[in-house]
Amino acid sequence: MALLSGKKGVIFGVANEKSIAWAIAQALHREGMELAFTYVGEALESRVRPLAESLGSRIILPCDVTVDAQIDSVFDTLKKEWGGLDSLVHSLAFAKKEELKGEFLNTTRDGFKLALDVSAYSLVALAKGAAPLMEGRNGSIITMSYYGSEKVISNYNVMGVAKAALEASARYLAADLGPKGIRVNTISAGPVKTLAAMGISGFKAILDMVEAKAPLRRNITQEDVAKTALYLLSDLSSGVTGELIHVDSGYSIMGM
Ligand code: IMJ
Repeated sequence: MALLSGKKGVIFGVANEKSIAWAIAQALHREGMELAFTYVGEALESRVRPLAESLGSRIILPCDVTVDAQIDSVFDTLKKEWGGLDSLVHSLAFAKKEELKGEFLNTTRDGFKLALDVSAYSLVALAKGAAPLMEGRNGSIITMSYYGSEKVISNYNVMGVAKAALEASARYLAADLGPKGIRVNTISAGPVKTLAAMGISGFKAILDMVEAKAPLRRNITQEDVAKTALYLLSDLSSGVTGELIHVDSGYSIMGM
């Protein structure tokens, strides 16, 4: 018996077939969930549309999360097409390339604003839009973070601050939405080679470090993350909200 048959979910953050969001989408589809996807810009539309269609999705919508009207339009469409929503996957982030190198000390006001807006506030805005559609259906929302929110990781810089804000936002949203039966949880994924890691200097060294030091002695895959997402978006995690789950081969438990 599939875990998610008859359920509806919307996925924010597929860029290509390597995306964590895409692995999550495939796992949800395998368990019977009907999916909608969003993208930003024409370049990404041409990548997302064929992937979405390969899972039988018909609802593929533009959504720049810095624009309230585009967020409203996504939830208006979902209400019209589905009448409700069970799951939301938030798997997106952005900081200017210049902010992801050198010292955090050099973070600009604009760079800080943009990173926090796209990477953290967007969860608040999307949860606000989704909540009315999730009422009475035990909705579940997940977001993706990284260990750079907890400890200093070279070059992660303003993204680390944005992820700290994202994790705290997920807890406050969990408190607000819990009385409506809506759960909000965060997955802190270990480093994975996706578009979000392209051009990050020293990325290979970070992967090598995880392989050498993490309890499981390997890097995680998108599928590892997708299986935890499946748990958090299904009834298997019915008593879990406001939680941060590390899918990182255990790397973050290690001291010396
Ligand atoms: C990103 C930067 C620096 C170090 C990093 C990362 N490490 C990892 C990432 C060690 C694992 C990837 N990550 C967890 C992210 O959250 C990436 C976010 C990101 C990536 C880019 C690259 C291209 C760009 N802007 C970006 N904004 C956010 O222009």
